[in-house]
Amino acid sequence: MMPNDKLDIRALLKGLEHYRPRRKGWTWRQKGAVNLGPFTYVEASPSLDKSIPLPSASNLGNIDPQPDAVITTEIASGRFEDDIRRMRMAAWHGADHIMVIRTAGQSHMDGLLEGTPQGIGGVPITRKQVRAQRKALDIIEDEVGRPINYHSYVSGVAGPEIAVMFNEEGVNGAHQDPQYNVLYRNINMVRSFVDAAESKKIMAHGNIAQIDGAHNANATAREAWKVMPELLVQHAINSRMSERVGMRPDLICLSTVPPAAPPSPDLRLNLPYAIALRDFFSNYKMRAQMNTKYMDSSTREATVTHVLNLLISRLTSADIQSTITPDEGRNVPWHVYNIEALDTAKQAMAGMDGLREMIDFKTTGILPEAVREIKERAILMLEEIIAQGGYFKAVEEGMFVDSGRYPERAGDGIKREIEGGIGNQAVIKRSKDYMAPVTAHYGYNNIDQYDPAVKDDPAQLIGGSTLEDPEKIIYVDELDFEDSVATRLDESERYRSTSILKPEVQWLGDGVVTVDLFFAAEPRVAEAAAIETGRKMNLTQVEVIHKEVMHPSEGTRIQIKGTVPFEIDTKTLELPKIKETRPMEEIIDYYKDHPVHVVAGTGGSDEHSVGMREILDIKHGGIEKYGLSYTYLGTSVPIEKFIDAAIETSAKVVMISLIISHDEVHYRNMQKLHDYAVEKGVRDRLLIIAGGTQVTPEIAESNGMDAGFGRGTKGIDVASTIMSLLEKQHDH
Ligand code: Z97
Repeated sequence: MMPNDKLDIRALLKGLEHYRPRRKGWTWRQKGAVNLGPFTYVEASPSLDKSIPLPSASNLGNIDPQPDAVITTEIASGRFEDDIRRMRMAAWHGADHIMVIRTAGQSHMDGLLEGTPQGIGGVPITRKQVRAQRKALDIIEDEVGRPINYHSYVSGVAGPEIAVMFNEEGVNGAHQDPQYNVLYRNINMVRSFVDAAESKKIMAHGNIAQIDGAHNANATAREAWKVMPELLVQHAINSRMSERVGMRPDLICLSTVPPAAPPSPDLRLNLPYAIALRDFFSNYKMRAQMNTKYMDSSTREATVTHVLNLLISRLTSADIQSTITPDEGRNVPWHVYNIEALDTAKQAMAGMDGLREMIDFKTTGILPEAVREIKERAILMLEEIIAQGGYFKAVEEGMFVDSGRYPERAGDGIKREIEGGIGNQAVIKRSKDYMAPVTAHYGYNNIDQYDPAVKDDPAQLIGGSTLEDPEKIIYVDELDFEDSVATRLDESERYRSTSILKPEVQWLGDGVVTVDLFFAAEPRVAEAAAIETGRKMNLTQVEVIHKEVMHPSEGTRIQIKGTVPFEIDTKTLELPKIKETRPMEEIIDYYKDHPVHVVAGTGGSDEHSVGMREILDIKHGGIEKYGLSYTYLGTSVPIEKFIDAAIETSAKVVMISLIISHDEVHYRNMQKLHDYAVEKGVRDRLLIIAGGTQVTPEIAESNGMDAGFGRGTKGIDVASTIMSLLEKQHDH
């Protein structure tokens, strides 16, 4: 894959029936100290072969430090084929855990779907799209030079079937927690736990990492910070069960979310919780996710909460760092927000690298006291659950997702009946002669009746089940030819293979744009005005996606989204010239060995000196920064003086600023400068450069100048051009 080539989705979909995953199981990052440019990172992993560094890394030699934690992004726009493009962008920004979530209520599906139906608010998981995405990730991981973990959910009554398909297809991680089914999806609890045992066994066989669902309690509870003791209990139930079924502890990941968010006193609540959790569950891994409960539609606010959550991760630990986007708050899973959240994590984690080497937690006072209290409350809750007769009884009693801080009870917990819910009575005891030739199978299996020798590996009876022998998998391509990827690709083909472009937020050429507006009006008026503005801008499907009062009467900020009715033909575009600015280090090195003096001033009767000074002075990155020295001649400098001063100071370069352009006086002054240098016999050994708001390189060059610079020029552009011109002179 070449960086300049787009992923070819059609090519990717070819031969999927023959695709086999090249590995099974989860991959952790390589951890250790890394030296990059002038810095050493201690909580780091090796750099990528290809990546996009943070924007300001351009000042630091484009270093792109990668933290030690696996970094997650959640992608599921409803069209898996568009998600693949986003996965590639995400990987270049540092993601190595791609979660296909928002799966359109996957827990409600009672069997495996096939084909590639389009989802609403997510992608319905099917073998074909899983295969296509895993295949794409193989290409992407080769490109960035780091394994990428692919992940989705094993939940609902189809859970075990999904687990089988995930193992077969090389899915690397999955959410699995029977408590999620029971509490949030009202699936019968007996069924959920039996399904979980089977699912976990299959996941363990494929070394699929597991993330639990405890955090959903704080996302659901009315007052999230009060359910901390329960969160520990939920983690305990799922992780102990998983280990007993046979999962490796290093693949059991606790889904932890700091339950509080500002304006609550975030760290005072979240830090003791994070420490208590890690004390109790030190055998397992931590999947840290950001708080989404106390999140609105403000990307700014979400980012601050995210960074505080990242601080907790750095102060304690995170093996997987999630990067949810404000999408959760406003339901807009767009490309840019995935990438921004990834950059937020990468930036904050690099910024806080080595924090724990510099600080210690206090061993007395509010922190250890709060840690101990959370643990005590959790243990008391577990004890009560045992006294009640176990988990099922406790759920019947409404012990979970109660907004009271245990042992306080608010009486609003979720109650489920042991004989209730979806799939009630659907668990059947295996008969005496039950036998399945499947190694990754939980529970009673009467192999002895066939061959006691393969007791530990019953799949041998059939030469391997689909988990060992992929040739036995029956691949169904499509069942619905209308609702399928082929139809969607045909519809958007013009944006793939012609010169036509349309703006996009999540699907190829979806035409969606956002507009940021401010109105000097109260929110209700501003909102209506914003929608009207969108209409007048010829947008369709205009919606307000964010609204923030700046002052109740002085004004309101509004963000709208809408769809543009037009397309852009790239053939008709006039592309800006490529600026050939050399890298900063190269320029600085050059002038160290080739000292250059410049004389500069504003020419003729021009008094506008600010622009010129900015190009010269070190403060805002003028040429001085790159090692050139200069003599500033002042304003309204007579043209002759530029050349005389250059001769006197042995300058190699003359820089003239010409802002005034009426009667084309700037052209004439350029010509005059050139002519005078010729007359003095020094034109050959001088570079003469003109700058100004109306100057273009073409105008300057056609009026005898060696180079010309217009609006937006920076010192580095001038320093770089002088360097190139001097090199060229030298070559001749
Ligand atoms: C996360 N951002 O990363 P359905 N099983 C478990 C879950 O936690 C979830 C589902 C299944 C979040 C993802 C919340 N988690 C969102 C243990 C959902 C999904 O397809 O919505 O029915 O189930 O954890």
